[in-house]
Amino acid sequence: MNYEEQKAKYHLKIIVCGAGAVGKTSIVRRYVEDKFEFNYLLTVGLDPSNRRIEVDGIQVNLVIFDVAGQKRFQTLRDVFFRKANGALLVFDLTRPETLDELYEWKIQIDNRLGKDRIPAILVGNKSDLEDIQIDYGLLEDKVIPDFKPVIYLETSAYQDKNIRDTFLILTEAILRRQGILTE
Ligand SMILES: Nc1nc2c(ncn2[C@@H]2O[C@H](COP(=O)(O)OP(=O)(O)OP(=O)(O)O)[C@@H](O)[C@H]2O)c(=O)[nH]1
Ligand SMILES: [Mg+2]
Repeated sequence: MNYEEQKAKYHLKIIVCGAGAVGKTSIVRRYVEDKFEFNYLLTVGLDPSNRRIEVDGIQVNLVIFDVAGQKRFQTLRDVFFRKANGALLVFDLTRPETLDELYEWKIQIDNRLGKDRIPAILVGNKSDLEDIQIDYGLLEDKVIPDFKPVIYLETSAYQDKNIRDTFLILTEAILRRQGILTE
């Protein structure tokens, strides 16, 4: 932990969930390093990174846990979920099956941390692509009521769209739920 991170009063663990290749690593890399990579380099294990954020004058250190989405790498999930404070539930707007796969992640979060216990943001990523395949009726009538996210956001790690807002809104929701932020 460096000096800047030590100065932060709160340390929050954010977990980034979702199927393989939906863009979890790309979202985190855009947010933490402001970089984007077109080549798919799948994540194998767990990959935590840090970023400082200020909310209403409160200094927060986000510890962001990126994890392998491909099912063959499920072994590290216990460490991944442990003591998480908030989650990004990411799917790929061009692959509706990745939205179905989020139900499995939601069940794992609920089992390990308690039902609807931590705030989550539902993230439809790759909004820059043209072949968006999402059934918005289903999203509104079923998926959002099932997941009860703080908000649904469409992001593009490539175009840097809604990436900072996603982390900001999630951090605010966590601080509010913990009674640190009021109003
Ligand atoms: N066009 C576009 N491509 C994206 C975007 N985000 C990610 N990608 C691409 O999608 C592919 C997968 O991205 P990753 O970030 O590696 O996906 P991941 O969810 O971390 O995948 P796993 O580590 O296997 O779970 C890569 O080729 C990225 O360049 C985006 O916003 N727009
Ligand atoms: Mg990855």
